[in-house]
Amino acid sequence: PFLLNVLENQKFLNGTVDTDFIDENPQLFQFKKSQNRAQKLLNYIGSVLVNGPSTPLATGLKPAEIIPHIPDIPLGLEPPQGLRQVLLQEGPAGFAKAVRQNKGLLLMDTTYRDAHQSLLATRVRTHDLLRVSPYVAHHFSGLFALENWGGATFDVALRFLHECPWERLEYMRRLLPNVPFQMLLRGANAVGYTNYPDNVVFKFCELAVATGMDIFRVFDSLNYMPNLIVGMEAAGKAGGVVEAAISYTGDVADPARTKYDLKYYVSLADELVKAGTHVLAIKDMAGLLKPAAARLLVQALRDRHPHVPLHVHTHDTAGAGVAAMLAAAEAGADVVDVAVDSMSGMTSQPSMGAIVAALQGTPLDTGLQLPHISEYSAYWEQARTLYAPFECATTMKSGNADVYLNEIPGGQYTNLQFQAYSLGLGDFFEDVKKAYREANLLLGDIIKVTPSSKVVGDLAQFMVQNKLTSADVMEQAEELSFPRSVVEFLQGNIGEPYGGFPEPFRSRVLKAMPRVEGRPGASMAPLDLGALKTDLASRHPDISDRDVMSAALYPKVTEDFLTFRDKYGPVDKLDTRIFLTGPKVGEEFEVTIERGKTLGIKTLAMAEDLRPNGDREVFFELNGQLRSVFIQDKN
Ligand code: 3PY
Ligand code: ZN
Repeated sequence: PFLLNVLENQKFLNGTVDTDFIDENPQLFQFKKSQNRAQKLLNYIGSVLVNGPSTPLATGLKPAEIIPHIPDIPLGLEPPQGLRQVLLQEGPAGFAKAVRQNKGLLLMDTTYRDAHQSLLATRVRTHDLLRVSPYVAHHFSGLFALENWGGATFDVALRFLHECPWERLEYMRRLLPNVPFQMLLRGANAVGYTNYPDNVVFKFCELAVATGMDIFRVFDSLNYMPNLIVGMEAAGKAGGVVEAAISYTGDVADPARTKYDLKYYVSLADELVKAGTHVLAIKDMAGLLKPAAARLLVQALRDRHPHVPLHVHTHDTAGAGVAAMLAAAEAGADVVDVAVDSMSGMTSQPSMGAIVAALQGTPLDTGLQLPHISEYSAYWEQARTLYAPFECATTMKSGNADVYLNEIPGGQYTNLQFQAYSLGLGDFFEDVKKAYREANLLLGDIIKVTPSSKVVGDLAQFMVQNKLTSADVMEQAEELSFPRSVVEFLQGNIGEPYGGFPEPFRSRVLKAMPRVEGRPGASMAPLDLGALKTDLASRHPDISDRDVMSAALYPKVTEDFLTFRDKYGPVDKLDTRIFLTGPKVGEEFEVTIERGKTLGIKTLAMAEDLRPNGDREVFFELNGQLRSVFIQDKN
């Protein structure tokens, strides 16, 4: 089915070429874009059938055999206008004003991002997000925003789901014209795990806005102001709403916790407001903000910055999330984060239904309707079962207040538990949690969120695996070969922690190694995006600026993704069970690859015998016609 360019070259066809012709015209042998997406998908399905899942499954559980029921939307009606229209008409400052003037409590729904990042290893696919999006547009037009992009979703989409995060954003935008979108931007780390050159962060935000993003929650994993400023400027210059975040740790209500006290957060907030943030966020990534602390902190910020909308984010790891968000709302927060009921709780956000019900009929009434929440929740209850192989509930059965001791962020908490589970080491998770606390203290009691949380987590695992106490680590600091993330943190690669680097630990570990002074991005040369595009285009057809940006952030992951896409086509259009574990032999299913273009596929059989070259033939019916593909059997 491939068409070579030679077949369209008149000079070549006429035979009026000499032997140098081919050497001088390498484009002749570049494949033209093959339109045969169906064949590519058959190749994908065949390869899953022959060789097993193409994306690693975290547990032995299987995706459920259901197609989630999509709740009805009103026929023939446009979705109601929402705050997005205010943003489009009035700009970020007018939007912020409207949020401040709103009477009830506004909610941000994190179901599309943080909830599944925390509960399902970020594996929720575009396909399942899009199906319920029209319902959200119709019945949740009163949301402050839908958090639907950024954080870990970007690299997981490319790395494990083989789908383009930019396309996800673009498609969600088409279906949700009225609800503002919010993303999580890791400041100078963009959506990565390390600092990037400034031009990458600026261009990233520009493309995000052009693709449909509205609000950027910008944080830095050390609350390092110079890094925060880069993210804020990039988001603001792109035309986005800037929501700078204070990453919260410790306990402001506990006088014994003196490093991160109320004064620390208030002065950080002052700086963020001075730097021009449109909205101010308290980002409680580990769920440490107890109700009393929420009241204190929100009250203090409310008093100092009466015009700035306050937005509070938490995780329900201990089980106190609803109480904390209600306390924050009563103290004057404008917006709090929730996840729809069936995607809430534990390391995710607190339950939307619980908070909506708690405030019904009070001055803070959210205006959302419980029957709609319940239909939306029912969709996710079913959709969630498709992701059984990634389900954190395999290992986590309840909330756990030990998070107040170890301070592990929500997403990382489930990750570490998974790792312990897959290693099959009984007490490993308990040991890692204890070591995490020790590791944090060794590193100077730092703010812990991506990527600084990885530094602490890596050190904790290193201590458990090597059976080292913190006294051992301190004593042997000069000899131990520490995880790379730990060394790089101490070198200053992700910025400077509040209160400075831990000494003498740092000097002992680094010895004569180089150190970065000040903001890491300031000493990085701009990335040549044009050259990167040329390079990518030499290997892949149809390279867009978005692909270039993906490659700037994740070179290897993006190269693999592009190769995969060239080979297997739009696998994001497959139903989730088919994508993850393949169809059963004899099963019939449909794939809509674009509007009005639906393929009917039936898996007929797999050849018993291998061909001499090791290929196995897999037979399908595609729209009633017999097709087969040859798959290299790797077993
Ligand atoms: C992320 O950076 O992905 C986070 O969710 C941090 O809380
Ligand atoms: Zn979070």
